[in-house]
Amino acid sequence: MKVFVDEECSLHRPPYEILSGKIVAYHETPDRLLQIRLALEGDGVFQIEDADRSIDVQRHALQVHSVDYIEYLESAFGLWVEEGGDPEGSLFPETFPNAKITQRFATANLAPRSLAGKTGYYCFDLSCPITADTYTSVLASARVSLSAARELSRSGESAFALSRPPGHHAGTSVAGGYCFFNNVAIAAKYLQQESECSTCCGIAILDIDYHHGNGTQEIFYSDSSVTYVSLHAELDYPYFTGSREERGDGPGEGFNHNFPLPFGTEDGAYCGELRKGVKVIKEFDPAYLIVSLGVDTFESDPIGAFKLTTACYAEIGCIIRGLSKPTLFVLEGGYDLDTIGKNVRTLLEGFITGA
Ligand code: OKS
Ligand code: ZN
Repeated sequence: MKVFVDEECSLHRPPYEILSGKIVAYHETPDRLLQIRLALEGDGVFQIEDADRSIDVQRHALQVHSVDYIEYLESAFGLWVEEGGDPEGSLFPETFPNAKITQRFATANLAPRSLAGKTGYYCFDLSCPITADTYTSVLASARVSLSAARELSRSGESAFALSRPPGHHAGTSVAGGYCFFNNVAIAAKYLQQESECSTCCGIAILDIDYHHGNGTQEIFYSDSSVTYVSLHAELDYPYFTGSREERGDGPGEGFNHNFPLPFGTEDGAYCGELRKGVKVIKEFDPAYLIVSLGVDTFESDPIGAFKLTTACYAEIGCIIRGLSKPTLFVLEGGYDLDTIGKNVRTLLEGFITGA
């Protein structure tokens, strides 16, 4: 299996985040990519390939994200430094347009003119500080996803996008949860455009990260050509999305499927729910399958509260293989550096070999 990489994914390096009221080292680090790459390379099962630097990433990102959001991400840090921000520092949101203050008083022309206002307008939490290198990595991450998607459309072979920052929390015009561009959504739109019949090219997105992919859900919520299936922790981040009742809207009704699971979920229960999600995808019969691959479901993940073991990742890979679709795996979360490489490798090998 080909594994796509881009060294610019490692430039984005925010120093800290706030978890449970404490300033802690940022969990979403370049070391995550390094550990996975070390586990995958060396014995010929996986072929590491550089993403194509000639891909016009912004053009493809515009199929998913609004032009004002993309312009904000590209320009925000420079504007902040012009206003006196620390060139070595991180730009954080100030205020958020919480519906309880906007509904009556700021509904008309909500986009604020000031940079400080925009920081909260284009972000829903404190997990996406913007540093000098952030946008370079955001582009690189989508480039990796697009390069791997192109491999699927050209050869029909499944591929893995080894990219960061991750993407599934990023919506049409909002960052959050370490995500800026929605790499999976950008790949889905690309695959639909590349296929001979773009209107009937169905895509299924299976999100097995510990967290609900609110961004992916939002982007395709009214779209009947993309089915979104997510297994995630109930009552955990991002807290306001991911219920079973969210089933899609308008023409997209019935094409969004959430499987919220309790804290402490173990291998057997997880695989049982995964089989239900896979059945939904089988009935949809997509041209392509895209997997939002997070291993923050592991028992020792510092953020997640599921109890999956390494053996479960082989089983998950086997179950996904059962769909027999050209499959694009895109990295999302997973923060235990000692096990992230082994767990990702085990899942991909389960998919490749069926054992
Ligand atoms: C709190 C951040 C909480 C964790 C963000 C979740 C990132 C992730 N400031 N999403 O899949 O792994
Ligand atoms: Zn996650």
